[in-house]
Amino acid sequence: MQSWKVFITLFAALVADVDGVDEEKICFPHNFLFGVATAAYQIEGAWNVSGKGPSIWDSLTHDHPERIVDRKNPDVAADSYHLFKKDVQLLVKLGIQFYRFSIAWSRILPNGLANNVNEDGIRYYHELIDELNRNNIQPMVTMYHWDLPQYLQDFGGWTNPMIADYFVDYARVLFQNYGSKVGAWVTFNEPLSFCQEGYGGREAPETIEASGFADYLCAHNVLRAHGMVYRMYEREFKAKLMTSIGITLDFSWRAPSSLLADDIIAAETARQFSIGWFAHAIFSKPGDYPLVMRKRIDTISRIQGFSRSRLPHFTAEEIEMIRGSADFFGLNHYTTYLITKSKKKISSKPSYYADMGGLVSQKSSWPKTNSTWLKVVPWGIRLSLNWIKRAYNNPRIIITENGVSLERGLRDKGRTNYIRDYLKYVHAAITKDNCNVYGYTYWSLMDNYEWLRGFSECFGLYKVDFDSPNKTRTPRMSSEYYGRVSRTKCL
Ligand code: PNW
Repeated sequence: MQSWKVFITLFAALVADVDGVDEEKICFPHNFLFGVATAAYQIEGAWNVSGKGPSIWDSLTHDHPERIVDRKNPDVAADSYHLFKKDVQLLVKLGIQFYRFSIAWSRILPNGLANNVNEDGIRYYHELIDELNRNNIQPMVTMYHWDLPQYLQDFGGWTNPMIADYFVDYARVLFQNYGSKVGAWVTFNEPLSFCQEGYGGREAPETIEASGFADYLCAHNVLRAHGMVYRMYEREFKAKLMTSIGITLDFSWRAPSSLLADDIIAAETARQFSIGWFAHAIFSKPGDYPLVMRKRIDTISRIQGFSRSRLPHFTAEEIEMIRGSADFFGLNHYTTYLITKSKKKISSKPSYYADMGGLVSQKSSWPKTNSTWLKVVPWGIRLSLNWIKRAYNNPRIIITENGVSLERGLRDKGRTNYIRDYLKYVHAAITKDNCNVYGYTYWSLMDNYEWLRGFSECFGLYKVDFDSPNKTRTPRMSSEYYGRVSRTKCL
């Protein structure tokens, strides 16, 4: 059978067969882990206390409030820098097994470079990690969740090849200080998002807008940096520390918009250009970029009159270094997109989307949320997990984010249903498809600063009153539901 026919058969089967199991009790394995996630910039506040240096997000929100939907900045945010002990109690109340949070690079190293370590930053994360461990909640720590020290952006940010070395220096400081008490590290959160939005577009502070160029340079250096951190860990720490290192990649499912072979192929190409762009180098057998990216970008670059491809090349040593450089696959999944083969002629202007060759849309009938990009499509998570299983030989996967922006109020039926419906499909992926998924993380513990959308969107299990002096946290109905799931492991 042709591969696209196999795909259709599989696709229909995976989407259909979860409905109808409503009546049975759905339980996850006893050792399945439930957690919640946050990120430093979105909750900490304390943007300039005790030696913290400015990040690119501090600069953007201060210098260009007009680019933020509600014109607000998170200088104080949920004030987790001061209220972290209360937050750990929220985690205890939820009964979850782990907490995924991120470290602000410029709180540890004010200008990003390791010659100047900020003692207050070191102290703060020690106290947070100790508080978690005292309460039996495993810390899962993201090294980079988008808040680049401004100083490093001033000379190229992620397009500067030297940044990989600076990132290794930063990671070394983290391992030296926290290595013995952190069980899992995530090097990067969603490089697809920050490379594409920051270097290919203007939806992030870098605002480089060199799509089809700077986004590829960013990704290239992120992959090098990730691999270099993993190898540095092996050389310098592995003998003395018991920890695991992975990366978090965002993968919205890409479904073909029709059953035409053209659209089915375009959707697969779109997957290779999104998840494959990062995962292929780390998780596939041969390593390096996906073949279809190499071919399309090389060809289009030539047509555009470039003497070399806009997609950089790894050296043979780099391919080896990056290949296999992760102990787990962190997956962020929220929604699904439709892909239609683009009929547009190639122009002379470099563009990631033209290289990819697909038009992206969503079905208008899919339930809306308070985020324009996020439609509720629960079956997409099962297809994504199955795709990763097949492409990368069934790696250990932990879902590092899944969540929804909906009700601001406390009786959040919509959010509760979203969690239950997505978890049903995760459960099917594990029990029926043998996907190797060992944990799930809800985004987010509490309402927070949603980047360019400011405080206008709420993802939290806890509502935060940002106008109150003590940033009051109040549990939503969904927190009771999720707490029960994480304690009983049953939906
Ligand atoms: C994540 N998509 O980004 C981030 O890791 C979080 O910091 C953020 O708060 C959260 O999602 C909610 O927005 C994403 O287009 C951005 O599918 C875009 C997508 C997914 C995740």
